[in-house]
Parts: sequence; structure tokens; C-alpha cells
Amino acid sequence: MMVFSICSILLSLFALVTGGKLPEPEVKIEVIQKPFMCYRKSKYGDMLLVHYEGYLENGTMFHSSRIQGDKNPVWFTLGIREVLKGWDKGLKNMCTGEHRKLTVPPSLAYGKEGQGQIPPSSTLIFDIELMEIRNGPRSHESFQEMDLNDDWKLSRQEVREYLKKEFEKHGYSPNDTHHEAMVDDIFKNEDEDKDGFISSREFTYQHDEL
Ligand SMILES: [Ca+2]
Ligand SMILES: [Ca+2]
Repeated sequence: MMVFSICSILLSLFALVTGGKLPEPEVKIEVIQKPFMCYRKSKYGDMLLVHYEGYLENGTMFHSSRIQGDKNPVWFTLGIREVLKGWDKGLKNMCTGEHRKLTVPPSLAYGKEGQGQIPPSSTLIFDIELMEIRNGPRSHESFQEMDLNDDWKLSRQEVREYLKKEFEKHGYSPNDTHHEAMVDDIFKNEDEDKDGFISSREFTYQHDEL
């Protein structure tokens, strides 16, 4: 009896200290399959290609990328709220070829309202296979690729070189006047402190902490 009351005092103290708030709901992550080799793990800003199935808690499948639509896997950028919050939280540090099961609480999915086939306040279960990881347009790797002299800032010349390469890669003939206008445009938008360079901070996507 004594033990019990001490416990409840401790509990109420704890509730006082933490303001009585329940912790933020989390995504439950289960790794179904992990590849033997893993060269790179997914992180915010990366572009991911996934196949997935989505289920309601009662087992009803509401979407499958393998069966519905054009049956192709889908690309999205991780960490910028392009997808459900539960995906942004649950698909970090994942290897190509890895297979995860995510259990996503409603607050990190479609919330109290639900959407379409998703009833209000639904916990959702996703089966997700990561097929490919690419550098996102705002990734650290993209910046390094553009920063030819490694001084952690991009000059107009470096941006120009990058555009030229990108255009050639996509089969366009290099058209310098057009590039110059694009470089102007990029610097107008990205060079916030107008020092003529795009710093790595200016370049990196400023997303909310998730
Ligand atoms: Ca540079
Ligand atoms: Ca600058």
C-alpha cells in the first residue's frame, strides 16, 4: 500500500514537471527486410523511389502502387512534408532495397478528418519498399557537386557550369544567353545577402524541424 502511494506521488510529480502532457505520437517502424549491402542511407532532402501498400487497421488495403495507377513506384522528397508526416518520420536512415512496415497514428496521417477512403482518426499501416535514393535538388551532395573549388560557396561561374552540364545531360544544346538569364534569376532568389555567392546555408532547403 505504501509502495503504491509513493508510486502515485511520483507519477503526479512527473505529470506536474512535464505539464501533464502526453508525449508526441510516434511512428512505429518495423524493418521487414534489410539488404546485405547498404552504401547509403536516406536522409532529409533526398529523393526516394518507393513501392507501397497502405492498409487501415482492420486490414483493408486502401492503396497499392503495384496494382493501382500506372503501377510504377513513386518519387518524393523526404522531410519537406511532400508526403504524410508519418512517412517523413518513418523513412529516415533507410537503405535501398530495405522493406519497412510503418504504423502511423492519425495525427501523423490524415488526422481527425480523414480523407477519401480514409475514415476519421485512422491509424494507417504502410508496407514500404525503398527502390532508389537520389540526391534531392537541395541536398548537401548536390551542393558539393556544384562547388567546383570547394570553398563552400557557389559563384556565378559554378552555377553556369552546372546548368550547362544539366542541359547537356538532358539533350539540349547549350544556349549561353538562356543560361545567363537563368543564372541571374537563381542569384536573385537564392543569394539572400547579395554578396554575389550562394553560400551552403543559402542553398540548403530551410525546412521545419519535424
Ligand atoms: Ca565555389
Ligand atoms: Ca550570398
